[in-house]
Amino acid sequence: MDSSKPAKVVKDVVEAAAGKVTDVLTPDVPGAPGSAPPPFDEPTTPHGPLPPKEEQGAPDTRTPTGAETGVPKIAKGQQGAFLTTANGARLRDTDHSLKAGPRGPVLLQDHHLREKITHFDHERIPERVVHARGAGAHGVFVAYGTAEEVTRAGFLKKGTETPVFVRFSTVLGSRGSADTVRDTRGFATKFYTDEGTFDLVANNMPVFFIQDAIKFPDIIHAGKPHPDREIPQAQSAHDTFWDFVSLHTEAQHHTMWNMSDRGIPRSYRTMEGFGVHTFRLVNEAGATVLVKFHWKPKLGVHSLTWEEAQLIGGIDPDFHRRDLYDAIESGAYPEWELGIQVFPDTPEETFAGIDLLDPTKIVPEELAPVQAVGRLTLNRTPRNFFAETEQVAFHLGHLPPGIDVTNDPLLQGRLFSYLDTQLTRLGGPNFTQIPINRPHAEVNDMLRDGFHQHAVHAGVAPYRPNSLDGGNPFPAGDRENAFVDTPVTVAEAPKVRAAPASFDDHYSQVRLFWLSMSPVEKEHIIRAYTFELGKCYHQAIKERQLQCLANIDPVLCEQVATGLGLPAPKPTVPLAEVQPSPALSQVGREWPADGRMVGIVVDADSDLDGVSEVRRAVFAAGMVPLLVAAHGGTVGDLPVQRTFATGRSVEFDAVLLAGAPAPAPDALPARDDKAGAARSTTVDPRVLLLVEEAWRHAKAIGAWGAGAEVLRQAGVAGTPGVVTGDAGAEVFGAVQQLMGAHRVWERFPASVS
Ligand code: HDE
Repeated sequence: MDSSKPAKVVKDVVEAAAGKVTDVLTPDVPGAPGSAPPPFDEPTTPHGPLPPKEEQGAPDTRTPTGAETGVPKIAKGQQGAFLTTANGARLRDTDHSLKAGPRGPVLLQDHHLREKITHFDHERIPERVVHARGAGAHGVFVAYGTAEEVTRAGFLKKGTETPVFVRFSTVLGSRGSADTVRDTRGFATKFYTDEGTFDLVANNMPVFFIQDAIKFPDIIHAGKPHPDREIPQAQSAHDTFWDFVSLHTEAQHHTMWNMSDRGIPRSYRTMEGFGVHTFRLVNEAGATVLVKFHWKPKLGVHSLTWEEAQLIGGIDPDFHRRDLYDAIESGAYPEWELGIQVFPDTPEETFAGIDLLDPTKIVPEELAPVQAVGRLTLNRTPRNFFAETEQVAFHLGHLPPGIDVTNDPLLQGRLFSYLDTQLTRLGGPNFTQIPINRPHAEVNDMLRDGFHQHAVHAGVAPYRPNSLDGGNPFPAGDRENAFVDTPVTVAEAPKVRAAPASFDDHYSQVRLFWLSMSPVEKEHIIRAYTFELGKCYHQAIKERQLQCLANIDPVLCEQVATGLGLPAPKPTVPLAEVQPSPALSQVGREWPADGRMVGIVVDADSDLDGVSEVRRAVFAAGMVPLLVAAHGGTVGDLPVQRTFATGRSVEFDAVLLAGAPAPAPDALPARDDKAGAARSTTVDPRVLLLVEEAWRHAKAIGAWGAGAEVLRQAGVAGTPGVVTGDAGAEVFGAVQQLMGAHRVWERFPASVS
């Protein structure tokens, strides 16, 4: 079969199934599994594998040593029309084991049975000890050339296009935990550069809990579920976490970021990313600068509300990965700009009095602007989660010439950890040969043998110096673009287990962050601390953390103390005099709304022509319209994507009401507790719940025609961010405008200033 013609394969399969395809297909609505609608009857005419879905990518078809093979990517998957053993022998039957007669016993010689079960028994590999839950995508990075003066790295030269794979993750939860928990997010990027792979293993927060890698097991043991009962899952709202961070106060800055809205991102697409550590760049002339890496999302940084995050945890635990895949499938490609803050490489390694080697400190953008150096676009979803997202292995030591590390003690420990962890997780030292990890540069490494060796090395002399293999491989020099280990001077000093004195300031930047927040963001932080500490059992831990808050800000401390029913302590250190950094706030700017979801409530009495027009307008705006109705199937000839029973407000970024549907037969509270308390309305109670929730979560709401009646019955008519009009298109226009600010912030009257 010619696998380069996917459309033909799909057609063949559908025809082979006697044309009995019953799906109501909705073009442009992402998420359908498989590249062809399934026929009703089981297909029986043999044909090759279906092609992957159009938006799916796959690792490049390189050899384990980086050579291009020219083979189509499809060849990485299964081949042929027939079921085979792992060795390619065709099989007749996979439903019955080989028995001595129909009533058994089963025979030991049944290789197919043993192979199938044995392989299944070994399908799992250890999940990552941290960042176990993740989602990945392929893409491309295009350099602007603006970093050429400060680094010799080829992938940052103007116009260079570099393939990338990105994996986003939470930190604390297991592989099957929910996406929308309050946590830090990983943002790890593998750049397959011509000069060797560059891994930028970043987070969505610019600071870290600890200043020295030796404390990593401590913070993670404290944050993970308690070792006796193994609860709570993917949460920091428990005693061991707050016990540790209140005693180890260098964690307070990162903790404040976690308690802020940054801890519950709306989407991976609306996350900033930060390299956290300071890195060193080296240019062609050997001159160096210190830099911090930043990712800036095109859609702006934006978060969920706490209630949304919790509802989604139950309704769609895969919310963030689904959002990533759906956005790519619908062509709303997630984009970020890579930026650098540049600092002179001085012997003190400080900037504006800030220690650049302390990973609990930021340099405010107002002091050192972020300079954009290129654009990342994610445009392909993985074809196979395990092969790509699970097996990808990042490492801070994967650096191309022109980028080097610094002595940040957290970074130094990571340089050990990421290689070490893969030995167990990926079963041996050859994990760089797994397809997703294969470099796109020539590999000639003298590393040999080991479990799962994929390369077939030639020659007899994997050592240097040698003459038997003609001296190959040869060391490279500057002219051959060898990696540069910057000859940084190491100051004469005693060998100690100690940190510099500058690492002792644990509060000033936490206060800076707090004072940079808008009132509504401050209120969210207060509520987050109150919730998390309220979930702790022991008063000593709550009191100790309140003491930390008192050292950050008295208003914050008092408000949390009130919620906990405890007295607010006085500060034990003078409150720092700091200049707020407005760049840290998420509120107050305008952003594009690409790839957002718009729920449209319809019934048979709605203005269906108007609804069709609005659907077209939503698609044209790069968003996805989802029709919500009392039952599945169609309303008029419009396909329904969600029913009142399967839909929930948290899926939508805005809600449009084209009708006022009467209570459906399945709306009785006894049969559907989502419908809330029994109340007498002429509108289906689940539609009212939808509108009330969307309102509470400060989302834009629009109604036309009979839809206005829903607003009245939900008690939200005429309030900020609720739009009515005569025609759907006009209403959607106004709603789209409101979505640019992410939320209707005026709906949150803040209690703090
Ligand atoms: Fe990691 N970290 N980390 N980390 N980290 C891992 O590597 C570690 C730290 C980050 O999607 C592990 O392959 C130590 C900071 C991301 O595959 C492990 C220390 C930052 C990911 C590990 C840190 C990160 C990891 C677990 C303290 C932000 C997921 C499995 C010195 C700049 C990568 C693995 C992916 C994963 C160790 C601190 C980001 C065990 C010892 C700071 C995004 O090697």
